[in-house]
Amino acid sequence: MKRTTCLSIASALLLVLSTSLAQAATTIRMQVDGLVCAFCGSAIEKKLRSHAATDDVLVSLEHKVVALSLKDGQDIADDTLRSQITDAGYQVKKIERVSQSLDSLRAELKGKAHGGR
Ligand SMILES: [Cu+2]
Repeated sequence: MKRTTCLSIASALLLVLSTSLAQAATTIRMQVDGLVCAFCGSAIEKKLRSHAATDDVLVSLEHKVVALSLKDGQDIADDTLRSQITDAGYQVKKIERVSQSLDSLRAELKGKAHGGR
């Protein structure tokens, strides 16, 4: 099989898989500046995990990404997240809500780890 064909089939499969998995899941993906070490990361993670609406948290220092998945039907206001992260001493560059699951985002970031392969 040609490499391009193989890749497009793989990505089509991935798309189907991720859309079916992510049906009810909402992930809040944030771009955060100022996270320089594992302590920064775990401080943020701890804060975000303290919300009742938080299902899981992902922090990637390398990609400056902080993401959290919400429990079904629950939410955390952008302003709340923004002020929590700002108060902790970091800068929120972007907040977006995506239907991608946290696991899928984690895999995506991992794939990008060294400029992709
Ligand atoms: Cu630090």
